[in-house]
Amino acid sequence: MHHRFVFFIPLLVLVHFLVCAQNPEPWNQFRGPNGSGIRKDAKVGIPSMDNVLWKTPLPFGLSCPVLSEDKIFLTGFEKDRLVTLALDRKSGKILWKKKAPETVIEKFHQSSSPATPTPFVDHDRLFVYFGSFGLLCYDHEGKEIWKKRIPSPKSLYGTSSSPIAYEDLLILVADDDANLPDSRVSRSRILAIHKKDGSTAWERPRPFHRSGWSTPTIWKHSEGKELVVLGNGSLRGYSLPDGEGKWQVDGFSRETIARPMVQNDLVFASGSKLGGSADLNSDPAPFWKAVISFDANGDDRLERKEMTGHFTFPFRPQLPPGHPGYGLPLPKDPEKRKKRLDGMFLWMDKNKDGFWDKDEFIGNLTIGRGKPLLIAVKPGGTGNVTDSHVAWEFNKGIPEVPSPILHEKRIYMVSNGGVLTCVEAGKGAMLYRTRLGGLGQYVASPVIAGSNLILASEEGLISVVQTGDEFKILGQFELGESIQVTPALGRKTLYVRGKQNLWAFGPAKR
Ligand SMILES: [Ca+2]
Ligand SMILES: [Ca+2]
Repeated sequence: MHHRFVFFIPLLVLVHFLVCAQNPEPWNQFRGPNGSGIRKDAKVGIPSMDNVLWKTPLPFGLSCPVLSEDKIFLTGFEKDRLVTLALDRKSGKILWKKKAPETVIEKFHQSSSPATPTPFVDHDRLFVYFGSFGLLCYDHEGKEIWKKRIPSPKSLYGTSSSPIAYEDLLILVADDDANLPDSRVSRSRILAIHKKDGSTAWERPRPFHRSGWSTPTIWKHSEGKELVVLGNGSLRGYSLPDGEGKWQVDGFSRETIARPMVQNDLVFASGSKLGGSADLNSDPAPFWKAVISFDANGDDRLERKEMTGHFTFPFRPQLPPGHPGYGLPLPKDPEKRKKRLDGMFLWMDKNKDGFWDKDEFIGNLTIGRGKPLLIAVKPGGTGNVTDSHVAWEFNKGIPEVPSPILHEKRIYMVSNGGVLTCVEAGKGAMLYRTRLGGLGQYVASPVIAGSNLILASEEGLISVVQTGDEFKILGQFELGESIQVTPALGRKTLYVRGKQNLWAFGPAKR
């Protein structure tokens, strides 16, 4: 017995080592390995209808697919229930579907869903977070291992921050608009949970942060290991594994969504202006163009009675009117809606002549609040390091929702309207800025397969760009359905979650 025992252990270790060596970077969480968005060994070509391996209809949801050796895991919202699904990577067949316990569904924005956080998968377990319920742990066959209710954070749009792992801890940022009992500070916090049984290892309060949507990142640098959390207003570093607060950098707007990125001795974080503007000085012309498209009588001025249909004050004029992100949300009740539009009209008709004209509109337009920001932070700081440890900052083309991607000392960012900006990561100098051709909003974060940058627009345009100092487009493909979810990369397969289906694209057929 002893001999067999001794013999088997090294064999298992060896098999495990070989499996790991073949798959050094599993796509195990939101944006893949440590949130990088990169799979170096992936070869997936340009997607087209000719290399669709399969497509599978899915319940609605915005969580990203994560991968094990042979399965894909994601979540959805179906018949008022939160569900977790596993699919077979080869066939796309749904292998199992588990409902989360019944719960009160959190409030969520029309452009979001209650199944937005992405699961985390390790070699034998799957960890799923729903803001409406809390955490669930399954094995890969769908057997529930443990569950943990967590009070639903109060959030402007619904929760989206995804759980990540550090060694045997699961880490969840639960930033929250609700206050602690009898307090004026927020109950926002970081939770560290033991992966094995769901018990709490530690909690770290974030009393001065309100709801946020960013997923944190682990930063291993020359001076240690930290958890980097982007919340509204500031970026903070916490030591690992104990979660003690170490440093912060201020300057971000109220709404932060993108996941920070790391490269050795720099961490990068980004946030657009509140309202989504990508640049310090936005061009007011598209805002006026959006408004004057409602000019029914063609006199180049807008009257109150021309504010019909989908009219509202535009925030993101590059989107079609009626899109949930297009402008100021208006009440559904006709009376309240009329009052709101009356007030809006009077407020902008500064000279009270009964018209909005171009000069008046542009002269009084304030586009967004705060500043669009991409920063690089150096390690080693404590306390507020805004003035001491920021290596550089950049203020153009900052995406509202998609995370930037860092690849071989270049950062690529795609903002609404299909503007692709490439920045050199060492000094923060712009290499290029161009239009991809696709219009509309960008929500999905870019990924990189090998050296190919893959970008997906909400309208369903997938663009493949050669990474490098100069812009070079390799191909484009219209999926035919909306994409808001960051794709996942297998070694030879690109997985794209559209609004209705999960698609698997294989290598180009000859
Ligand atoms: Ca008019
Ligand atoms: Ca006027």
